[in-house]
Amino acid sequence: MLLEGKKAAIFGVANKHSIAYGISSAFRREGAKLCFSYLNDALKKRVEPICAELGGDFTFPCDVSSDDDIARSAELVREQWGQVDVLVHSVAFAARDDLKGRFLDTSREGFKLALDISAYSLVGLCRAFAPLLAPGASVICMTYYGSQKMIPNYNVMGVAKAALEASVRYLATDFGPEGIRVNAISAGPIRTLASSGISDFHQIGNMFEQRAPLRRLVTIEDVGNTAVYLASPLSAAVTGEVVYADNGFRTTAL
Ligand code: NAD
Ligand code: 0WE
Repeated sequence: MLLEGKKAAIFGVANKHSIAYGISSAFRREGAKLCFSYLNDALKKRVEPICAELGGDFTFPCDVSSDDDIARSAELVREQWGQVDVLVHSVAFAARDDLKGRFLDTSREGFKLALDISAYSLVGLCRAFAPLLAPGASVICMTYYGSQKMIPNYNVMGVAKAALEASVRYLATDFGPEGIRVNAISAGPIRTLASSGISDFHQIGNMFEQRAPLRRLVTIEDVGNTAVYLASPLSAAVTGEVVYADNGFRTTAL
């Protein structure tokens, strides 16, 4: 087992389709101890049974748009565990209306919201958890290729993911002297709660399956296994990186 006894705090499980669920079950298979945040009371009812199923230690509320919630989360995890070996950030949000039409029409408020929840939250979480992060700890977040190339309708989320990926490089530099690593996984399109609302998602999926060298969609199990690598000492020399779990899609032009 690659993560025996490691303590992993997971932000971003909504249900069993969540990428964070795929990561959590792969971590569990490799012997990690788990705890889970949930956004609100509606999601608490979903996350608690998932925590039980995966043998997790505890759950706690955290809306990452609140500095107080982030501070309380770090305090609670410190009381329960003392230290954390792996921090998983699998959170993103933009207003639905900003994921269609022209990027040009993004409002100041819409831009702020997407960047706050999808990018700044990684910085806020890292700062709050910094005193708890064990030497050799690994921070992992989730990104998408829409940060690098225009993908129709991804719009302000593409800008937020570009900010997230740049944040990974700066955070990796800040934490490096303590032996703490920070990386992003860039996953291919997966049907989850966050992508189910996207009207042309099946078109994106079909295009992806045709063009990706491996000719299939990415699964949450694929992402979970990539996260195990980034959480484990197998990736001891890897930090500030964006690791593509995309069946090779990014490497092809057509
Ligand atoms: P998901 O809906 O299962 O997960 C998104 C999570 O974000 C949910 O658990 C939700 O509760 C949480 N969240 C939203 N606003 C929050 C807030 N203010 N505070 C705390 N939590 C909040 O969808 P997913 O597809 O598993 O998304 C997880 C991550 O993976 C996101 O960063 C997403 O951008 C990224 N990603 C998704 C895909 C895809 O195709 N599904 C591809 C690449 C990257
Ligand atoms: O990062 C994402 C999705 C993030 C997301 C999804 C929603 C839907 C519901 C953020 N905010 C919201 N807000 C909502 O109200 N992905 C990588 C999945 C995704 O989203 C797309 C995609 C893909 C792929 C949007 C347009 C085009 C492609």
